[in-house]
Amino acid sequence: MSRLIVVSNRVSAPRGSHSGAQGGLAVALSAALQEYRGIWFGWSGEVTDQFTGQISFEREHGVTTATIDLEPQDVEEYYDGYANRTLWPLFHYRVDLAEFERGFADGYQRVNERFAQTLMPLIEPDDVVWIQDYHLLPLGQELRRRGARERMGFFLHIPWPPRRLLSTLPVAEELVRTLFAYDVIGFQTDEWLQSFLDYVREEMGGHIEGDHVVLGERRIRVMACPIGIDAENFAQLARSPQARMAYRNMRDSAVGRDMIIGVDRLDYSKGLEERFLGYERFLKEHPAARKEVFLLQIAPPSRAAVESYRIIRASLDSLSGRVNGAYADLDWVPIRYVNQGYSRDVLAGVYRAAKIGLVTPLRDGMNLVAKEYVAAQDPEDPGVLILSRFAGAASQLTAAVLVNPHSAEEISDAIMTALRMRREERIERWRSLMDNVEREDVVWWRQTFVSALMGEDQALLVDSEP
Ligand code: ADQ
Repeated sequence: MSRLIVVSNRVSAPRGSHSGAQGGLAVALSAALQEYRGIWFGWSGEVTDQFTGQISFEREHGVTTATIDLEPQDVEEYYDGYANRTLWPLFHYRVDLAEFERGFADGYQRVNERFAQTLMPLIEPDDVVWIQDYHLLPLGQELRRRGARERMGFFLHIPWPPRRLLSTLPVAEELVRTLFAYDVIGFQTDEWLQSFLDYVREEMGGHIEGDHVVLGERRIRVMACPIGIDAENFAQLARSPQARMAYRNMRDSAVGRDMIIGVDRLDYSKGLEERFLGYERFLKEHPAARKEVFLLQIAPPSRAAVESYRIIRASLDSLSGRVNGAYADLDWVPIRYVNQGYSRDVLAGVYRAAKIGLVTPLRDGMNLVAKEYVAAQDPEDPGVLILSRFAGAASQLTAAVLVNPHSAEEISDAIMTALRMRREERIERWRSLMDNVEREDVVWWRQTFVSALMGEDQALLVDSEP
């Protein structure tokens, strides 16, 4: 079997350690890496005065990690800059927040070159290289320039924006062209894949041949391959002693009221303001149902160096304060708003205690919280998932109560529908959701992608060798 080299911006501690801020990607990859020989390469998260290219190796929980430190200017231009102030907002349809600075683009290119230069000596013939996400779009091309001939795949965890939006990015075409260094490119949903194809066809003159796309000399495989969670493990976690304790604590503190749960990184793409406004609308429209519920929103801050994240944080502080000020009573607070991370077992217990999972991103590549909420439910008495139509997960989780997150009315109506939903319907919907969460889990995701990358699902890569 070929060795698998996974590359991502950050390398997180493998599963077993509980970092509250651990993102969806980290959770999914640490599960995937435990089964493959090979290494996980990326930035350590540490900053040194000057870039040295020195690699630190560690082996823990069956995963070998190889990390490098970056220098302050790298972090500023590549990570806080191009990745999180240019690409992230633009790919989440927020051109209004995207900052186009040449310095960011230069730093992004420099760090991708640094990744390539340090990773190159670690790659052995027959290895398969799998690069993750928007931080590293041009890495494949940089590795090819340095002579890498191995199979290389790229998976994008976030949405791919519509063609006309992407066109607002200076040198968009050059960036997209770099993707043709890969053998396989994966997207979370068919919608993002179609947007990519649309760009390549309309702006670059490429053409589609079945599940391949051809541009000049290059013919590469493209696929929609939605990421999942470690469903079985998460369902077990929800029954662990820590989860049970969290469940009991939540139930006790709810004193008979139904809990609505939201769990998100504090990010403007997650639709948190819209969620609070939708919930406020519910409180206003349904005075009789008011004290039957409360909303627990868990949102640990992220990317605090970026101004738009400070703004959204302040806005949520004021919005939650306003709603609580207007509606709270001596024995009831409508929104419990918590800015910290929790371990996965506690989170699983909290999900299980919630009558409603409220997941309302304005755009989301996938959204793993929706899947975790489903996996944590009690099969005999499951809660109801309310899910944004604009989360990638909505293409699979069609038995959720789907909403337009921009509409406070729809969110309010959906909360009422969920609260009043009879047990038989809750069970029926949950079974359908759980069926998908279990079937298309994280193991399925990586097997689907990796077997396409290794050419095992068809003899596909013969004519796309560089
Ligand atoms: P994220 O934007 O980070 O991931 P998401 O998919 O929801 O979003 O994953 C969040 C993960 O962090 C979940 O596993 C969740 O449990 C965990 N988490 C969030 N808040 C937490 C808290 N307070 N305490 C503990 N854990 C917390 C990106 C894309 C998504 C895509 C994933 C994976 O933006 O669309 O689903 O990658 O591809």
